[in-house]
Amino acid sequence: MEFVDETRVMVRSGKGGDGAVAFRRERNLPLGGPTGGDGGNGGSVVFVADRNADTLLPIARTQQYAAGSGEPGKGNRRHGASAPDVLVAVPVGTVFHEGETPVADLDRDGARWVAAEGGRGGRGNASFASAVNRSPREFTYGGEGRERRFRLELKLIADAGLLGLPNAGKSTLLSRLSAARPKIAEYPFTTLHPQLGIVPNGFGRELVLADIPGIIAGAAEGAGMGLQFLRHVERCGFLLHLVELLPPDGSDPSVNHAIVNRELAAHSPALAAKPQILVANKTDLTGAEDAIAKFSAAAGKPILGISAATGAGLRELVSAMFAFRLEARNGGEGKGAGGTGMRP
Ligand SMILES: Nc1nc2c(ncn2[C@@H]2O[C@H](COP(=O)(O)OP(=O)(O)OP(=O)(O)O)[C@@H](O)[C@H]2O)c(=O)[nH]1
Ligand SMILES: [Mg+2]
Repeated sequence: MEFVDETRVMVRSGKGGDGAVAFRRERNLPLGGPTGGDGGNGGSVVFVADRNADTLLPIARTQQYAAGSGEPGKGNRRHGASAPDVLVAVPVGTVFHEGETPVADLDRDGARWVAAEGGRGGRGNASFASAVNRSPREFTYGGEGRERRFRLELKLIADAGLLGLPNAGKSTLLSRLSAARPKIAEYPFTTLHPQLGIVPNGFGRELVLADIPGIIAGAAEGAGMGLQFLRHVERCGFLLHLVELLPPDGSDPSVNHAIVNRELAAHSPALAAKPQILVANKTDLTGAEDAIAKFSAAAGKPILGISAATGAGLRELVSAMFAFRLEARNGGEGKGAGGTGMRP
């Protein structure tokens, strides 16, 4: 399915029905009591976060949502029918901007936001009757509907985000740790859109991990896939920085690690300040032992080595991730477990 994480939408709520002016007709009373009913309310356009929705594609296709108008009031004190609200499902994590201003953030399942409230129904003349005014001719018009335009941006909500150069093995790792089945291939930029996976710790707890496209040098200036997908890790408590131990191009893992952090910092200081778990992948390859020793020496600390292919080191990685989440939730610095954590 096509993944859309940004789109525009126009919404229009319905006008309220006008109040009615009517009088009871009786043979011996030229002007009977007032019987004009109220108008019905116009329908509202309401966005609802739904965890089963995972793309803004349906909204990008539809582009506008309009609710109907309320019916006018009638005689015999009959009120006009209100128009139903139009409910639009969006993925959890959808942020609405009106012009430059963020106006709503549907960040949990079931969250609702009335984007355009329907006009209220007008009052019929029956509602103006009083002891001093037994035959009012007053009524009010129904309120106008509203038209608003928004830009929607999807910011996935994950506990942890995967970070790394293309081909580091991010998607392979996600597929190992969760039931997610991202595309995996031996060429860069296999991952073209973010994907979430749920990682169980084996003791009944889970965390959400986001796989995003790889980042390359110059990404902040738009090279490769650029950095637009980083918005999906903006809300993560921490990042999992995956580094390939023996890149086929012969590049140095510690240099590659620095490249990604530099792009991150150029894009967003807030993201760059998030705690990271540094992980070296592909320990199954010959020469990996030497490579990880060099990498650790350059980083000045032990580095957790894993093989997403064979599963080596994944148990340690998962416990480090759960420890990090705890730290992140407690607002800590994310020291992590087993000395594997570091700040970028
Ligand atoms: N030997 C070995 N190969 C691995 C390991 N993990 C991943 N690979 C291979 O590395 C290649 C890239 O893996 P992906 O998971 O697609 O890498 P990615 O980081 O998601 O790449 P992009 O989506 O392009 O950014 C694939 O050919 C994988 O089979 C590992 O632990 N050992
Ligand atoms: Mg990938």
